Amino acid sequence: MGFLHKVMLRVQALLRSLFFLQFLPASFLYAFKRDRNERRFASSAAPADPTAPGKLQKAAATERGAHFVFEQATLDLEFLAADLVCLTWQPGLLPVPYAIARQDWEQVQTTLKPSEAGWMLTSEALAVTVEPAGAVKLCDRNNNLLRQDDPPEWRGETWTHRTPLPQEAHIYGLGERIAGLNLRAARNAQGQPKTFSLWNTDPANISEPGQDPLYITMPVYLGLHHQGSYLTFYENSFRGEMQFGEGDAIANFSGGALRYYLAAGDPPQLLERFSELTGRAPLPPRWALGYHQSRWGYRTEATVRAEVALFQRHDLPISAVHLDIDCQVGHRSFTLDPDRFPNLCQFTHELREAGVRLVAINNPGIKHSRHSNLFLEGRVLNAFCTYPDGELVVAPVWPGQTVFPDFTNPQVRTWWSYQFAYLLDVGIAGFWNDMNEPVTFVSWGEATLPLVTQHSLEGRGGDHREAHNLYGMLESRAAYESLCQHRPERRPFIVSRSGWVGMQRYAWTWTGDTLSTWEALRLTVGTVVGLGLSGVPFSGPDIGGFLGNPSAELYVRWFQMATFLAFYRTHCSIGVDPRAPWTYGEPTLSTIRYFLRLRYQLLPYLYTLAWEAAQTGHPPVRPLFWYHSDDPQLWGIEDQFYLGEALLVCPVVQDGLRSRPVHLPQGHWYDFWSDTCWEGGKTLEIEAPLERLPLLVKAGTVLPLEAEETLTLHLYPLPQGESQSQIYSDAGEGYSPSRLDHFCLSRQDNELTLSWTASGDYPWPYQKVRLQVHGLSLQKAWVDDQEVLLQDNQVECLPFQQARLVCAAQP
Ligand code: NBV
Repeated sequence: MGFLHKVMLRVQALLRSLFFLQFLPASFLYAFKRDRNERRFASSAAPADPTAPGKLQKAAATERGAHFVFEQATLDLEFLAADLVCLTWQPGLLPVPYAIARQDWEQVQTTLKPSEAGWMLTSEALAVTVEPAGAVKLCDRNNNLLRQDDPPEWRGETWTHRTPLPQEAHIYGLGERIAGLNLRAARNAQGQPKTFSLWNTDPANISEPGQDPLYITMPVYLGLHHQGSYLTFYENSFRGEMQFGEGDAIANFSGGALRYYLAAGDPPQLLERFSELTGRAPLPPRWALGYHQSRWGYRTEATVRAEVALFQRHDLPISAVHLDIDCQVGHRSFTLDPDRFPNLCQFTHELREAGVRLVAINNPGIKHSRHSNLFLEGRVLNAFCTYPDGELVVAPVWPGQTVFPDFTNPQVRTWWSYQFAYLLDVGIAGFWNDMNEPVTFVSWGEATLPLVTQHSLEGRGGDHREAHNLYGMLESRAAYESLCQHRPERRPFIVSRSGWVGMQRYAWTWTGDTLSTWEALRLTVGTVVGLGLSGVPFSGPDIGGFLGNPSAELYVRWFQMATFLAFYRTHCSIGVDPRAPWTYGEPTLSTIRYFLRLRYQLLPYLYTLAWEAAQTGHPPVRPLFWYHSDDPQLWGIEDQFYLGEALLVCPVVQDGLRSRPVHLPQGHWYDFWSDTCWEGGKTLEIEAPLERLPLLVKAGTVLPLEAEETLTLHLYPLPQGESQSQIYSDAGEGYSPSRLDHFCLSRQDNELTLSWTASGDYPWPYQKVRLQVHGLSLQKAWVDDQEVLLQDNQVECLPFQQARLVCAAQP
């Protein structure tokens, strides 16, 4: 980071501190009161001795598994599917199943038998051995040892769970992290294995690599080693920690029962199972995959109008503008200042005509004031969080003194969901949930609610120790359900900064308040891929970083990377320079325009990936080991990623770099820019001038690129043989009919055949089809037996059943 950059950040920090000065008295009082109440109400149990389950005394088969009684604990094993088992150690409170989406699992055949090592419970796919002192082993059907757990241990309410790890094991996931993709390689400042916290936190700004925790922490990880791969999900929302050391993984949780799920299979199967258990992201409206422009600092309708006009003037596509808290009245949720947005209804309509949607921000805190209707309504409903003696928890946040809805109460979620109705009526298209870790401004201590805060937890009761990590997800659930109910003809679009396991059912997310640095850009891939492996398929960064002013080169490189991530949004803090594609003039503008247009051309491909994510839980952005998890060379690569199966994206994340090494996985790969075809299984140095990044297309792909009314099918043939591709389409909104077009591309020597079958009721949405051949020179072509004219290695036609393309090898 340059000297000037550092000075600028200091100045910004100073200005921010000055701004925060106004909150000083309230944040002091709140912290004081919080501490007093925590002393008064926190349980005063004496530190307990570590306890182990003791000896196994009884084992009995149950409908889906087995029940084990130990001297001091019980263990329940339940197979939900042949490759998915749930293990519950008690004592301890069972979780409210917020994360769980599926309850009605089909019957699974299991057998319980005594074995040499203890008892063995088997399904068709797995064998779980429970040893006499409580150690547990998981093997696949070929007897590969996937995972072993030592007997758990607890002190008072805190569980500790150790899992010896094979030396080569790599670990991924835990929600949103910036410690590199393989969490096992992460080290703390002392060079020791890093401890990852499970406690959603707003770090205020993300100032260094490895900063932890961030906004979304999730107790789920994927383990990969020579014997195979598995996924572990601890269904426990209490504060916890995880460490993946040289010898073992250690998980601990400060309350609740120790319930965890184990799934076995390769990474795509694991995500399929995990998302079956915890839910899949619904298909978003198609516009959400376009470009979003945002800035903390667009205060008025006139500013937003002018910004959109500049997109039009510069011939740049755009799908949405986000309105931040400065568009509100006194930073209050569900408000948009009528003086500054005087014709909102007409404005949203006008924007819609131009294909642009407005997305409005909301924070969970409600102004503590009798002049606020929301406050009064919430009071009547007892909607706000309280201390154990019933007093409201009041803490400063953006609107001033604020109270916090208890989203763990279903009645409160319903009440919250009504508040969206008028904003939907005036044409707001989507909502953005911020500050929902939840954040409070404090003079000292943790910037969140007191741990003794009371929560309904669906009527069962509990406190913030258990509800904290669930808060953002449940706020998003209320928003999602609101949009389903109040605007049933359209698909919801919600973005949430915080969340927990299952949040993908309701919201997308972004990577938060990063600095405008190369380092932050570099860390983006690991964060987005890690979120995807934790079940959250739709995320992306603030392009250019939140805090600071990126150089033109950094902005361009950020744009290039984000073109291939699901959430494609420029956003930045108040107080930094305006940032939009034209800010840096030429040649930056032309490069960005090129990538923006490429993004829109790629929409049929991206939309198909979004549909696949909704069907299978596979994230669009995938790690390199996704397709070949048995190849250890791929386990550590975090500066390249797949976008779907067809595209291998290699972003440039270093200043001044004009080429970079690219690892090509097995198969054959075409350079997107030059059509050069390489055999995979090796690393190459590939050119990366500022106008482009290395981008490879997998041989065998039919890549659909749309422009206006034409869909061009780009054919990247295999050296020999057959490959399949598909395109999903529908109206892009609502729940009307859809169609699936399936393509089989086969090559025999230099002759290609493309067969096309379609299913579904949605009419084919393009006027023209083009076939563009890559890597071979087209000589003659027949579409459904009619010879057609060739131009520039392309043919133009209408939908067909079979095309035959005779080529010559390109010189
Ligand atoms: O609402 C203002 C910002 C927002 O722009 C940003 O994206 C969020 O991550 N918000 C945080 C609150 C203020 C942070 C200093």
